[in-house]
Amino acid sequence: MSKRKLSRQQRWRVEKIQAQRAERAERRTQRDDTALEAGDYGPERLGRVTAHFGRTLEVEAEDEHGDLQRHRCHLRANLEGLVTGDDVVWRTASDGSGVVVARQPRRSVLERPDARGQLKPVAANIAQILIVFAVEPAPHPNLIDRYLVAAEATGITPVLVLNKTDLLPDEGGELRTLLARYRELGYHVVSASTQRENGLDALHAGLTERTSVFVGQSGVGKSSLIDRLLPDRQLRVGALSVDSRKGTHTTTTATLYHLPAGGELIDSPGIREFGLGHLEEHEVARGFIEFQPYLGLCKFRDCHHRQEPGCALREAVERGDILASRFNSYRHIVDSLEPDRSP
Ligand SMILES: Nc1nc2c(ncn2[C@@H]2O[C@H](COP(=O)(O)OP(=O)(O)OP(=O)(O)O)[C@@H](O)[C@H]2O)c(=O)[nH]1
Ligand SMILES: [Mg+2]
Ligand SMILES: [Zn+2]
Repeated sequence: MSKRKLSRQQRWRVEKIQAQRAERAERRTQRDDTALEAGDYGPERLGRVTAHFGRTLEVEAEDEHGDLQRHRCHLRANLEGLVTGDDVVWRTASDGSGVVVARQPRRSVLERPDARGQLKPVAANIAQILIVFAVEPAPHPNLIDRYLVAAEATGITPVLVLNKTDLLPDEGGELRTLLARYRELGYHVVSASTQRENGLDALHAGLTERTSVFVGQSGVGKSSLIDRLLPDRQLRVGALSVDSRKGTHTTTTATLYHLPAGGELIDSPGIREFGLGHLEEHEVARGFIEFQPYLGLCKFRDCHHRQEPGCALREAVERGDILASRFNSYRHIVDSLEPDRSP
């Protein structure tokens, strides 16, 4: 069979599957509407999305005794883009399943661009983004800065977590020096190890009383950290799938867990990096927090901080007030933005 013929057939199959899917969603919506009108669903209740599987959500809500229960819910067709952490209004059916009828306003949302560059929400109503790095796999150059720029753009507080410190050489290693530099810039930096007694004490202290999302490259230990912080390991099984090539557990969906001491942790699938293509050059500059006092002080208002005379940023670098490594990292990121948007 020729390649072309096969692809036409494949295309036809994909279209057929999509049509069937749309038809099913349509039928389900009609069924929901009929059931909602007939009063087959219980009264409206508040809940929070704790996991997301395609068009099915897991919603957590208090039962009549005040205990938290999780319910499988589906979505009404007009409610797209719900994510883990969202506060929702939902109603139960007699079989215990439910339908989500509305989303509450978000206090914050972490978004990242998908493969086509479209911004997609990842998690909502979070207070801090834990950017997890590890001694192994070591972060590529600029990766920490890229994550920080992405985090600054969301307005949600970032925290740097260096995990697997049990693998660090005794003298400290380059990574420790690197993280000390971020601490000097004013970032909250925490070291952790799931392999050491009390290795998570410092991390734990910053997690109570708020919702934190763990992000970072695959394999840095996000799930392991959460696993060690939780007493009930059984909770975690549903969110992990075994990567048969590496024999490791890879997280496939963002899932919310409760810390016994209070606070919620959201595990998220590993990503190579947060794409920054949706940001403008000046937003990247704002993502370098130590640049902020100098922004707007350049001689030219539209200064690109390249060759322009009177560039306040470059002068700060020359005086040593801004680290050359950070400025180079900024240059690198700006140069990597879509070519049609950089001068
Ligand atoms: N030596 C050492 N290994 C660790 C530590 N934490 C996690 N690991 C190991 O690192 C590997 C990856 O851990 P995961 O928790 O699956 O990593 P992840 O970040 O959740 O990965 P994804 O779900 O793919 O994004 C596992 O083999 C863990 O046992 C640590 O503190 N020290
Ligand atoms: Mg994981
Ligand atoms: Zn400038």
